[in-house]
Amino acid sequence: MKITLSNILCLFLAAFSLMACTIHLDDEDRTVTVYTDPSFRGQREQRTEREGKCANVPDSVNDRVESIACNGDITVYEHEDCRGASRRFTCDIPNLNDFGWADRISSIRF
Ligand SMILES: [Ca+2]
Ligand SMILES: [Ca+2]
Repeated sequence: MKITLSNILCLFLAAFSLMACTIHLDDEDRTVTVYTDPSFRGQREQRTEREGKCANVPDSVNDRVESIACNGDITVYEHEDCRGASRRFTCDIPNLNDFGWADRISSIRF
């Protein structure tokens, strides 16, 4: 291969996008804390998962969540295994009563 400026530029760009890709992978974890009362009060449960993963809320807080602290966006579901009615939220969510979602959530897509 003849080394030209465009070859060098291409290699540089490839290395850079690989690096950006690796950094992005590290950013994909979402930590979600659910609370059984508004304004991040009451009983709490915390869980960290890869973005896109569906997780059921623990039995102890099933259908009892009223506020959620999280990073990024999450989708909440009425039933377990990310089934039933759903809604996408931008974090944090201080009061699910405002959206008709209090005491209803059974699973979350991170
Ligand atoms: Ca409550
Ligand atoms: Ca439910």
